[in-house]
This record gives sequence, structure tokens and C-alpha cells, in this order.
Amino acid sequence: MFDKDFIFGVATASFQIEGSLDADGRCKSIWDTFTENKKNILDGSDASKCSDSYLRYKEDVKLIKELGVDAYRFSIAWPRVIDENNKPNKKGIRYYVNLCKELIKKNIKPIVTLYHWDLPQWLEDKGGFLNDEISNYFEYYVDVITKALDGLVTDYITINEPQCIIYTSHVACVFAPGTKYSDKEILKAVHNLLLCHGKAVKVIRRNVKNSTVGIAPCSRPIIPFDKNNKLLEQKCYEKYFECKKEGEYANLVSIYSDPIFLGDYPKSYYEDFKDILPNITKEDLELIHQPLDYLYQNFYSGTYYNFDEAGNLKQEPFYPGFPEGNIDWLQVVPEALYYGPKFLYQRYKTPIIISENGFCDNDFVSLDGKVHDPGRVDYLKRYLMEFERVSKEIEVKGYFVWSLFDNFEWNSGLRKRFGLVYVDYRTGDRIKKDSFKEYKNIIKKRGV
Ligand code: GBH
Repeated sequence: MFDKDFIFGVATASFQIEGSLDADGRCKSIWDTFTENKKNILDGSDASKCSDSYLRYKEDVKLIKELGVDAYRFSIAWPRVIDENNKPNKKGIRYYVNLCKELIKKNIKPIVTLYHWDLPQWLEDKGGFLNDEISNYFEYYVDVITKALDGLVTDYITINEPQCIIYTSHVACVFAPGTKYSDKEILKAVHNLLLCHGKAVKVIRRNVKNSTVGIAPCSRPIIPFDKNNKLLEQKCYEKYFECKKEGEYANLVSIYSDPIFLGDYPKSYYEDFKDILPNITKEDLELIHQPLDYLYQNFYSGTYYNFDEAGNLKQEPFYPGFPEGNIDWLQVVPEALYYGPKFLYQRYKTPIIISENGFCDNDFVSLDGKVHDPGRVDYLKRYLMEFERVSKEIEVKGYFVWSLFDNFEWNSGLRKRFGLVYVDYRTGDRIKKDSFKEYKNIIKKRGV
């Protein structure tokens, strides 16, 4: 059982659920542009409807209420709130005000993500995260929306998964805008992104009384294959926080979380990149390193490591037929919710909230008219049991399932389903899956 002030929640993101992409003066985001090229999306689909949440938000809130969660994590679409002339868009803002009022009326705490990847296209046209002005634009947007939500929202997450914003979009190039960055550009973009975070924190603290603020990176924890080997655990910890040029440094933890929570980039960063460092000032580092209430983290899977015969750390491969979801990176590794939070807390000493955890499957409507998803039910229980185990050892404050709805799964389009609620994309209609009922039960018992 979790403590009684532990927060159970469910999460979504604007572009993945809202639809109505042309409504009320919303301007284009980089994901609108990216989906226009059908080759970028697994099934050639787009996000023009999804669960139709821009129009059906009152129904959404009823579902959330029925689920029994304490909090709803959703994101705000920058392109709805700010127009192409960088002026507030009243109609777009009103949607989020209405949504928050509806949640509060039903006693559900709104947790707002300020940036979940839908960068206005007109800002990408000005250079996106390579433009040194980007953090000023972000600061302005955050000022507008926090003032508009004054009295309604106290809990903010500045940025969702900086790793995807830089690595997946500009190194792997499979997310919007999909343009390749050089190492030098990556470092500059990372720094600008961290400045966006820092400036946002300042604005939130100034505008919002009793605020709580955090950021939500993602990571794939390094799991010791032998649980009783303390030296192996220590080596896994070190690998998890590694930052070196020949690694996937922009997809890992420390290049973002060290400056934010420890006040500086890792030592190896300055060594490995000494010829291509961006301009980093003392003031920048102070701005980036402001106290945060929570370290949110999105966890889905993990990777096992062991010692080889020479005593070096090596990845332990997944055996053929290893349990997995219906998306290639989602092996079922429940210990991710034990070692991930443990390692993060050990290094950053900040209370942990799991801001996303969930399962992808090929769900469909059965003959009985229901949607049965035993894989997701089992996944949630296994992961929550591990999280409960670590909650006895470190400070954990909450857990959010990804996702309330089946939704637009970025480059996988509508083909990959993560919801507790099934969506018929022809109509936007919804059917509660078995996992919805199971999670509801878990929340009632405050544990698995
Ligand atoms: C999260 O990303 C997102 O926050 C959320 O919006 C999303 O719907 C959800 O999880 C489910 O995916 O193509 O080889 O570069 C999860 C982390 C990061 C995992 C990007 C897949 C791409 C691997 N994802 N990663 S690759």
C-alpha cells in the first residue's frame, strides 16, 4: 500500500488527443507539418481527430472521475495559446481554462505539462531550439498561460522528455521536425532547452502561489541482472548516468538532469566536447539549477546488465520470446520501477513521481463488445509492485498511467494503442478496457 497522500493519476498530451487542429485560431505545430508527409508515420495517419478531446473534454473529465484518480496530467498546446504574431490567442486559452474548471469541479487535480513536443511551426522556421531566442519565446508563453490559469493550477511540469526533443527528433530523426543536428548543434540545442526550463521555473514561481514545479525526462534504467551483487548494482548506476561522446549522450539522463539538479554538466561532458562547447555562463547554470519540488520521470522498459568473464559490464540480451508490448522498445521489465527511481533519488535527492508508465498492445473490440487487454492489466500490476517496493526505501509521491486514451502515437500514428480507454478513430467514441477497471480497483485499494 502507498501512503495516503500518494497521488494516483493518468496522463495524456495535447497533440495526441485533441484533434480539431484548425479550431479557434490554433496555428500549425511541427507535428502538423511532419504528419503531412505520410511516409513519416507508420500507418500514414494524422492527429486531426484522435479521441476528439478538444470537443469532448467534458466527457473526458467524466471518465477521469469514474477512474477515481487524484490527478490528471495533460499538456498545453503552445500553438493554441500563442498566435503567429507571438500574441495570446484568447479562444485557445479558454479551452484550457474550461478544462481545468471542469476538473476542479470534480475534485481532480490538474497537473500541467507546458511543453509536450508541439512546437509552433513558425518558431521552428526561426531555427527552433538552435535559435538563442527560443527560451525568451518560451518564457513569454509560460507567462501568458500561467497567468490565465491563475487560481486553477498549481502543479507544473516544464518539459516532457528532453531526450526526445533532441535525440529522437534531431539524431535518430524519427520525430518532428526530423532534421539532423551535428554534435555541436546538439549541445547548443540542449543548452537552449535547459534555459527554456530555467526561465519557465522562474515565471511559475513568480506567477503561481504555492506552486510545485518539476520536469519529466524519460529514461531506460540499467538493471543489475544479479540482484544480490552490490558491485554490479554500483556499475549499473554509473552506466545509467554516463555521458560520453561515443554514447547516445543526448538520449540519456545526465546531460539534462545533472545541470538541473546538481548545477553543472558532468565532468566528462567538458572533456569529451571541449572543442565544440556552447557558450555556458555561470548565470545560465544558476538559472537552470533552481530548486524543484519533484523529479518526474517517464519509465516504460529497462535493460539488464551483467559482468562478463573479464569482469566488464555487458548487456544481458533479452532471450527470444521475452515478454514485450506491441512496439519494438517495450520489453516488460518491471524492475525499471525499482532501480530507476532508486538510482535517480540516490543521485538527485529529489522526490520522485512516475509521470508515465504504460503498455502498448493491439487492442480491438471483442465479440462481446468489450475490449480485453490482459497484457496491460498484468504489466500495470507487475510494475506497480516494484514501485511499491522502492517506495519503502526512498521518497516517491505519485504514479501516472500512460495513457487515458488510445491516441496518436507520434511516428507510429494511430496503429499503436496505449489507452485504458479504447478509441474508435472513425468517430472518436470510447470504450473502457479491462485495464480501466483494474486500475480503478488498484486506486481504491491504494496498491496492487
Ligand atoms: C513517451 O515516450 C511520450 O511522452 C508519450 O507522448 C508517448 O505517447 C509514450 O511515451 C508512448 O510512447 O525510434 O528508436 O528513436 C516514450 C519514450 C522515446 C520511446 C522515443 C521510444 C523512440 C525510439 N519513447 N523512443 S527510436
